[in-house]
Order: sequence, then structure tokens, then C-alpha cells
Amino acid sequence: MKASDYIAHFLSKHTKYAYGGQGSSVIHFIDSFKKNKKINFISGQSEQGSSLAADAYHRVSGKLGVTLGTSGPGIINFLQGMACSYFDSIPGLYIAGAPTINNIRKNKKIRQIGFQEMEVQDMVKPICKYCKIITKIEDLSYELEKAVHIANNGRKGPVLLEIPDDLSRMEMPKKLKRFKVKNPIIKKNNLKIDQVVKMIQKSKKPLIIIGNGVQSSKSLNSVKRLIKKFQIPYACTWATAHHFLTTDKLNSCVFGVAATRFGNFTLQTADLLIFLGTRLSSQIVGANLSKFAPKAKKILIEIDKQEFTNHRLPKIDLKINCDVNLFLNEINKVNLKIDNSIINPWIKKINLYKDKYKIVTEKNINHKKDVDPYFFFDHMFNVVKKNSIIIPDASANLIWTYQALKIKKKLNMFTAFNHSPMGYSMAAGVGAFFADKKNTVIAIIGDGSMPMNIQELETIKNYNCNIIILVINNKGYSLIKQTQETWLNSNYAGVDKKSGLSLPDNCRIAKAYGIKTAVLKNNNEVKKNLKKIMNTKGPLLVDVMIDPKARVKPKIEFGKPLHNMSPLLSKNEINEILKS
Ligand SMILES: Cc1ncc(C[n+]2csc(CCOP(=O)(O)OP(=O)(O)O)c2C)c(N)n1
Repeated sequence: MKASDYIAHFLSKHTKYAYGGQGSSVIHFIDSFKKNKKINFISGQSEQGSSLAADAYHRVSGKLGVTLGTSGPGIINFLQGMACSYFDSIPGLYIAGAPTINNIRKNKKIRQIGFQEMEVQDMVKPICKYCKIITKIEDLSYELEKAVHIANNGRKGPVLLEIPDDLSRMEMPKKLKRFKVKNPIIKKNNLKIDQVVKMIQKSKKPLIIIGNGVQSSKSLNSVKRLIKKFQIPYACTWATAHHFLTTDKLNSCVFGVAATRFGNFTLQTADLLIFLGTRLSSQIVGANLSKFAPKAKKILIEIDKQEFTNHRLPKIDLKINCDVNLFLNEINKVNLKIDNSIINPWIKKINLYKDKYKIVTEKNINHKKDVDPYFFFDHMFNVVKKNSIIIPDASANLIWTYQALKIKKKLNMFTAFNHSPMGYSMAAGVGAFFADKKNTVIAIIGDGSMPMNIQELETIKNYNCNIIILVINNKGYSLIKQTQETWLNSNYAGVDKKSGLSLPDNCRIAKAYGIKTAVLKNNNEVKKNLKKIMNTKGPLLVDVMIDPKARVKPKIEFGKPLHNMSPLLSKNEINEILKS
């Protein structure tokens, strides 16, 4: 069997799609993928778009995201998707072509021998779990199995194999070299279950924080069982927030630098925080570490031991280095009775904050001139179809979506949380569509971010993807403007037409690609038409004319603790909350 046919056959057991673009060193792969009946090759407009599609394909299907591209320029275009996957622990396999074996440099000080030859390993290492150039056909089966194993296990992430053009067309050896998996030895006493239970017993205001590790280790059911059994309140990082009803009395919802006052008040007043599978990023803890949940004892359960060495980690009282799934299985075996008379006042308080500090106000609802973003996203959650896949992009539209989060039905929701490149959502939408063709993909994107991957409108049109693109059109980079207003005396530079940034008319562009369009000019039109739009079959681009003056409110300004969101509340009000 030809090597490229073998790879297509091998990968068809791990995924149904490979994304990417053509080139002289991947031509045999694409030939094999096209011939294989169990795996489909999706041609993107640029390898960047394809890498983002593959990243999102995994987030929706749970299957391996596979991206193919040619050596040199193709690989450079992989980097955006690879970084998204690396920082959010998304498994992915990148296959890159390389010049023929004889044309690969032996002396690395020579710049280039083969056409489009490039030093790839050093370039991708910081954002890749494993990378290897294969120069012997005998190694191919072993390296492929090893790469896929590494991508899918431990803290997950992307891997890359560079395969020379002539190797891709060689015959596979009769006897295949195999990669053997060593099962790790698990010591259950390292899970420190007894200590955790004692800390819960002592606590009057415990809060479980559900991080991405819970999702990535497929432990959502285990965590739900734990919450139900112990009736302990919980909060979610953005990555897991859509899995829990926001109306649940135990759910204090999202928290962090750009979240809600009620979520942050809960965290700041808790006396025990149990962090499950989260690395406590700066977006969560803010810049003022000593004032992050100052009253709480903190337990961190995290698979990656390097995270415990993070110099920006708040003080952790109990560190447990293990797969969160293992921890949850063990703690779920414990019979622990939580005293209702202790926990109920805490639950009551959380719900009081949720009610008093609601994000959407009458002012947002009654806004007349154009569309108010908080009203828009609040209403979007009312009318979005069950099982839709919502993908916000970078910037203000992302924060508005999570601040207004309302989970009343089953939804899927994600973005490239930690890398957050502009233009993620539309390209990611392609991968999400192939992962779940039955449901609608909603790609939310700022007018400033649209141009970053605008070429993928052609892919969306070509494959007739059921994607509704909501362009949050506020005539510029509103979040950057907000920063300029706060720290640079409103000296706008490179953020809108007046300050030198020109942005295109997205409806005209979409029409040129052959995509239908709609416009929502004000709250009233949103109220009247958004439900119908959400029930339309994509592709469809909707230009939502957002108030250019609307800002992210409330928000933590750099250096302030989580309870001090701007616009600031009175000292008395804050002190009352912190005291209670
Ligand atoms: C590829 C990339 N370049 C630059 C940035 C920095 N950046 C973050 S948000 C933003 C502006 C985005 O504007 P827009 O999409 O219109 O969103 P808005 O803030 O108006 O919602 C910029 C330049 C980034 N995240 N990604």
C-alpha cells in the first residue's frame, strides 16, 4: 500500500474529515484522502482557515482535527489554528509536506536546499506537543500512532508530522513498526480525597470551579453527579459555561476580568474554592493576586504539573496533580452529608447577587437609535434554536456574549479562549458545520475581525454550510477604543475610519460571494426579526448595527480586584458585600 493511502486509512479510524489546501508536497495525500471512502477532504481557501476549522471540528465532534498543507508557506499558515489548539488543549494532527528526502538540508546553517524547504520543528515547538520529520518509511506507522496518541492523551494538544514528498508515495513495509502505549501507574492516595473532604466539611461557603479540564477529560457527567450529590454551588470558566443552566440555583455563572458582578461577588466572598481542571489564567484571577478570593482556601486539581509552577498563580492551599476525571471518580464514592442549615444561606446569597446585579438593564432594553449589544445577546439567547453551536470571535462581542449568557436549553458554545485571534469564528464555523450538520452554527464576529479570514466565505458558500454569521458592526474596534479611552485619553489611533482604519461593507462582500444577507438596525428590528433569522438555514450574513459608543460594562480595569468592576459601586455597597 502507498504511504499516503496508508495514512488516509489510518486516520479514517480517528476522524471523518481532513481540512487543508493543495501543494506539490501534499498532492499524494490529498489524492489518497479523496479516494478513501471513509474520510473526506475539505478544501479551504487558506491553510489558516483550514487549521481553525480542524480545531473547531474537534471541539464539536470530539474527533481528531486533521489539517494538511504543503511545506513552507502552507505550514506558516497552520500556525494560527495550531496555537488555538495548543493553548486550549485541543488535540489535532497536522500533516505537512516536505521536499524529497535528498533535498532536505543536512547542514542546518544552509538556508534552503529543497523548494519551499523551511526549518519547521523550531518554529512550531512552542505551540505543539510533538513534532517530527519522517525520513524513513519504516518509521511512518510508529510515528503516526505515537503522534495521535500524544495529541489525545495527558493534557491534549496539537502534533505535527512533516512527511517528504517522495516518502508519501513509497510502498509501506510488509511488517509495520508499532507504537506501544505504557499505562501510567496511578497512586490513589495522591488524590488527597480525605483532605478535600475535611476542607469541605469545615467550609460554610464552598464553590466548585469547573474548568476546561472537566470538559476535555470527558468528566461533565461526573461533575454534575458531584454537584447533585453534595448540593455545593459552582461557577464555570467560559469553556464550560454552556453545559449548565444559568437558572440553576447552584450556578453562580461566569466570573473574571470581563464577566459579571454577581459571578465575581460570589468568588470574592467564598471561603473554599475547588478548582477543577483550570489553570487560573490572568483573565480569571486579574492582576491583583493578593485580593483574588482573599477569604477562600483554595484547592487546585490540574493534570499539568507545570501549571503549579506558574509565578502568577494565587496561593493554593492544596495542590493535586492528576487527571480531573480520576479525582471526580474517587470523590464521588465518598458519602458526605452537607448541613443544609449551613449551605442554604450561602445559596440564597448567590441568588441574591444574581438577581440584584443582572447584566441587562431597562436602559439596554429601551435603547432606540441602533442596537444595544447587551439587549442583542440577551435576546439572542431567548430565540436561538436548541442545539445550535454558538462561536463568538475575539474582542467586545465575545465578552458581551458571555456576560449576557443565558442557558435555558441545550447549546454548544466555544471560541479560541486563550489565543483569541480575530477572525476565528467564521473559519471555525466550517469545522463545526461538518462536525454537526443537523444543527445551526452561529458565528459571531466584529466588523473589525471580519476581514481577517474573509476568504472563508467562499468555503462556506462552496459547501453550503448552515452557518449564520452575525456581524457585530460598531464601525471599528470598540474594545481597543475602550482601552484608549481608559488609558490614552481617548486618543483614537487605528481603530475606525477617522483614525485611519477603513473597514469594508460586509453585506456587499457577502453578496459578491453569493451569500444571502440581512440587516438589523435597532432593538425593535432585533425583537421582530431575530427569531426568524435564527430559524433560517445558512449560509446567511446578518449585519447587526451596534451602537458604536457601547462598551463592555462592567469590566475590571487593570490592577483592580474582581469585586471592583467599573463603573465602580460605592465603597459602602462593596464593603457590605465583602463583609457578608
Ligand atoms: C489576529 C489578531 N490581531 C490583533 C488582535 C488584537 N485585537 C483584539 S480585539 C481587536 C479589535 C477587534 O475589533 P472588532 O472585531 O470590530 O470587535 P469589537 O471590539 O468592535 O467588538 C484587536 C485588534 C487579535 N486578537 N488578533
